[in-house]
Amino acid sequence: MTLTDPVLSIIIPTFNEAPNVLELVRQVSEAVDGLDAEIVFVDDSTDNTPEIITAVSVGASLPVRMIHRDDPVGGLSGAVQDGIRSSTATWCLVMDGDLQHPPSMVPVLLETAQASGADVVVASRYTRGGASSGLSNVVRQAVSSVSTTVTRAMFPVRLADCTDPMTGFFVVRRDAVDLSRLRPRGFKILLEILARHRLSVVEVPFVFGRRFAGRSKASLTQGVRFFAQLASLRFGRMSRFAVIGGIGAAVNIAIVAGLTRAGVGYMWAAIVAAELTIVMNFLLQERFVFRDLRHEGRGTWHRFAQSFGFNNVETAIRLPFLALLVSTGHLAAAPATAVTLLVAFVVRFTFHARVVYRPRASRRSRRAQADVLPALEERR
Ligand SMILES: Nc1nc2c(ncn2[C@@H]2O[C@H](COP(=O)(O)OP(=O)(O)OP(=O)(O)O)[C@@H](O)[C@H]2O)c(=O)[nH]1
Ligand SMILES: [Mg+2]
Repeated sequence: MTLTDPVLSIIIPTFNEAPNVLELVRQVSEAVDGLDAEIVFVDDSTDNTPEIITAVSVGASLPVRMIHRDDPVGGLSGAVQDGIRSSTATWCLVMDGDLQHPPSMVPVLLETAQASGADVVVASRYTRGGASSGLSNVVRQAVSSVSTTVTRAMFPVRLADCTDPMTGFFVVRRDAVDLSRLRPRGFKILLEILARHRLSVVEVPFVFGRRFAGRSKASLTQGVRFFAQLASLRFGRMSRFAVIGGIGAAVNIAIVAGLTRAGVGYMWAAIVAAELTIVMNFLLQERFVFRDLRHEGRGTWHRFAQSFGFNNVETAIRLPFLALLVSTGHLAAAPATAVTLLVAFVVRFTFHARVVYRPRASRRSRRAQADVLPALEERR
């Protein structure tokens, strides 16, 4: 730390928040008056938010920096990560740019951090005295509290002291975070930080307010990303693959139900559902399971052909095999289905990881090995 390093960097990720910037900077400046703090906007906007930030920063009573990203890697979480990376302060505080996080809480979070010696102080909606009433509707409130419960159950140790791992309002000791460990995606950077480090956490309650202006960026895609994040934090690639398989199975059943209700014969419904879900699974897989390996493998159509072909062959083998297991009386229908699905899952994952998305490096090393082997043989 040098004399010029601030004590606190207030990191604010923004995506098209132009109408909120002036009021936000005004309220934050007022709240941190007398503290050695700076504001860091990490902006991925496609509107005039950056111009507004630049204009507002001129008249602000505290330093306001902006990192504008033309390539918004990792979305909101990536923005926060870049903000933390750019900071030289002792503490990094993260808050939304729409005033749902009351700026008056900023000094409370900092003081709690300094007084408690904790690595992270979380502003929680779910600890006594907090509230999530600013979430736009009852469904979102329910989704938020159910997913919080499930998440805490999955990380019983690391989230023992955190009732609100999905909040975007917290302060963290900058030195306590190893940025290289984070794989930011989507909305939940605090979860990423807490799940990948062993940190001491203290909470303070807060009431999640309503948006001051502008539009929400929360979406179904964010929801799907969240499940992918959970899965990869806990079990890695294979479980993301399993989650997508599970989603595919649910969609498959829904399509069959819908088509048969509309009068389509069962076999046709089953075939249409199977083909559609194979395509859907491929697309989800590309995005959420093998994203990092897409460029390693062959072209998209090649991968699609391999995946599509494999899944069709697999279904064509599995169903008669299932019928055989049941009809020859070895197994009852339910356990037989479970066994074939489990085997199919492992085989499918292995095929995709080892063939469709096989990294070039390992192919290269295989080839190199193939070149060397005959020479070694000759020497014997
Ligand atoms: N830099 C950056 N910021 C983002 C991105 N997506 C969202 N944000 C910002 O992250 C903060 C939280 O996003 P919101 O859309 O308010 O999400 P939310 O608070 O869950 O949803 P609402 O309750 O409807 O406001 C806001 O400041 C957004 O501008 C992104 O891709 N990049
Ligand atoms: Mg918001």
